[in-house]
Amino acid sequence: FGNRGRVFREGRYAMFVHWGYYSLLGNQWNGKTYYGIGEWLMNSRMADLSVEDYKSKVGLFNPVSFNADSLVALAKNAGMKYIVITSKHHDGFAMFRSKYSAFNIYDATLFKRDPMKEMAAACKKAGLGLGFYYSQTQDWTTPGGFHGPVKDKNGKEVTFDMYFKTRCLPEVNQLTTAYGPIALVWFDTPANISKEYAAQLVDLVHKNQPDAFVSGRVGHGLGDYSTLGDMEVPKKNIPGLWETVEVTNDSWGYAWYDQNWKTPRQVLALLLSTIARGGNFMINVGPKGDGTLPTQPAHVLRAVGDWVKRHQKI
Ligand code: JFZ
Repeated sequence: FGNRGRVFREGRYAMFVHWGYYSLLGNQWNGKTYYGIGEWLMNSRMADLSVEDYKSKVGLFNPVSFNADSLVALAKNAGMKYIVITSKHHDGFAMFRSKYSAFNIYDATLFKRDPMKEMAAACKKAGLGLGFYYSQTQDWTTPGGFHGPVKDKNGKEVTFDMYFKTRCLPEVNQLTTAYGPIALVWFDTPANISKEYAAQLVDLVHKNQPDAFVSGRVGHGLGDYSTLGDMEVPKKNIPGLWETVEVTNDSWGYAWYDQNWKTPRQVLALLLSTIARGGNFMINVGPKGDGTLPTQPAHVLRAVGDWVKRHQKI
């Protein structure tokens, strides 16, 4: 491997952060609550919002209390070695100052900050690795994205190829050139993306960031490691490089009612069984619409961290 994937290979324990405009909504739309994973709120299985409807409240998203240093400090105190945060989820909203879509946190809100820049600076300062989650196929608000509009605002048909060339690839290029050294890019839900597109993403990340890993969900077995089914802790040892992704409660993105927090003891058991079977363990937190984290998961992760840090010294 050389240095490629060193953060992943040596880190083993990570924080996953699902944070976006959906975090402001918290699984509620016009007073009605929808139950499911928060980042899927606009989907037809949940509130079933049109692109126009969904975008209509984005101006209210202004997470002024977001503090990258405190999120990174929590991960560090939890004994974690890297953080993977959503730079763009399936809703197509960019949590960075995208040069390729105005539907981003800098240009579409009053916030006027780039949280991915702040995360990069905070991780560098703390000595933690940073990875970007990027939804490469599903983009529900960008014409041409999977399950997105099939026509642009002028009524012209847009293909996945156009979406891929004008949005996906340029944004992945931006994320892997303008934010310093990145530990990995976490692509997701490959669906039936063709091998040629998946290979372009892998090549781009490796060209711009020779030390970065690409997640298995880029598709076609082209990733540097595999991710088991969500929230799956295996019953036996598995060879190769793999990870389990888990949640501190039930939803990835913030859902106002979701108080089903795992106890420190439960999280520690999941961590230890995953690590013991040869995998990496990445557990999610979902900051709220104001940018702060609910207090319970912070408490849980710190409690687990007390144990982890004691035993890391051995
Ligand atoms: C995906 C996303 O759709 C979801 O919103 C979240 O980001 C999660 C981490 O990843 O959901 C999946 C993807 C793959 C499986 C399950 C849920 N799987 O392979 O079992």
